[in-house]
Amino acid sequence: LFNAVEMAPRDPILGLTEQYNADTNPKKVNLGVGVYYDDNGKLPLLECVQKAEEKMMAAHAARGYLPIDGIAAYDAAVKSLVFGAESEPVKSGRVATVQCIGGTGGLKVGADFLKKLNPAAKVLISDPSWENHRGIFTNAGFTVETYPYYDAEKRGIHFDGMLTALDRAPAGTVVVLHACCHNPTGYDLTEQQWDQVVAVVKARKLVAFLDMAYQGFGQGIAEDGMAVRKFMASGEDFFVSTSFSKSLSLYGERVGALSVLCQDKEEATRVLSQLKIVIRTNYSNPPTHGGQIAATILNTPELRALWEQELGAMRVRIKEMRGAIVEKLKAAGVKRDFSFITQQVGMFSYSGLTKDQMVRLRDEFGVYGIDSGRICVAALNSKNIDYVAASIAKVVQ
Ligand code: PLP
Ligand code: TYF
Repeated sequence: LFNAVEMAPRDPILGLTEQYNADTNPKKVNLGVGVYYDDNGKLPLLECVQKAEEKMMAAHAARGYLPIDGIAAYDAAVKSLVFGAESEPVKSGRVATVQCIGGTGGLKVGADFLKKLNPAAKVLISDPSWENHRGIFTNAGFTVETYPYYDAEKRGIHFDGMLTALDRAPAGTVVVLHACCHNPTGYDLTEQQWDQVVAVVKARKLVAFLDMAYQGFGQGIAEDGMAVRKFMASGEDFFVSTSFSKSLSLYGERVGALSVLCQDKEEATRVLSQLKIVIRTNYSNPPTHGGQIAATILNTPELRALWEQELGAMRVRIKEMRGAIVEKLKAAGVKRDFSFITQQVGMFSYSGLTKDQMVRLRDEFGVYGIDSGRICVAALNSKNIDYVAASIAKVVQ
């Protein structure tokens, strides 16, 4: 039966962690995978999460099946977070939200629904993007192409190219957009650029699918919702996938959601019924624990305030590391100007280092980043940053 089964390639990012784990270099640093570590290099268990779990433990709740679309209080909290509790679409009930298995699950449920809705549509993702965007939409049956995004020479966004590609896309094309903290480049659109993107999506009748995997890691929870608010104001229907993997440091609990903004409440009810079929025929219904943690935090004012404080601290620490690595590279005698790292936002930096330099960093120094030059700034800390800067200094000279 399995004679002809070919060996599939490893995930380029998760595969790197396997290689890192096997490395015996005591100085090794993993700047590969997009995970936030604290200043001690530890994966944090947020205090708001611990407190929510204490409450949950005290309640000794039974573990029945959840509804197909998940915990109602969770879905309501996601709607408020993403669109605003007082926003017209939320108040009028025209957003369909389903709890999903991580942000990946939100993308997958949305992709499967879109494929049924518009099987001939193409999907456009940014060049470059999180590689799994291509995988998810391809496996849902779509042809996936790219729109220009990163301009290596300019160290920024190839905005004209992006806009031209969107302007040329046929009506119905699904455009996957990083709502904030672009992975992998760290470059986000400006407010004026978002206005232009929203206008072209509307004019060309494209379907926007916003991937919101890092809300709160850019400028703040509300600030990072700018793209969503702009699409809301356009009056168009659109999709948003949400992930709490990073913002609640709940990677393994797989806490995410899909929200679909519709024209009215009745339409949202029909869309919800279709999303539920996608879920039911894939995995029936979501798990309880992570969704309950998120719902408890988001719906309990003290815990919500604590979360905002803890998320703010993560955001500030990443920003500090951006400034620090630029300074340390300078201090290590590096002539090249790396100050662009402080203009990037979120967990990642496209460092501009070449594949050869990334390979040398890994092989000679045990500093693991992606061959594309992407490093996870959220994995730098006061203990490893000197070593990382010294290692980079050696490979760029
Ligand atoms: N979208 C982007 C851009 C990501 O970087 C990630 C990271 O893992 C995801 C989606 C998936 O999130 P999750 O781990 O919650 O599935
Ligand atoms: O880009 C990253 O590093 C994160 C984590 O298949 C990740 O988004 C990477 C690869 C993958 C799933 C998650």
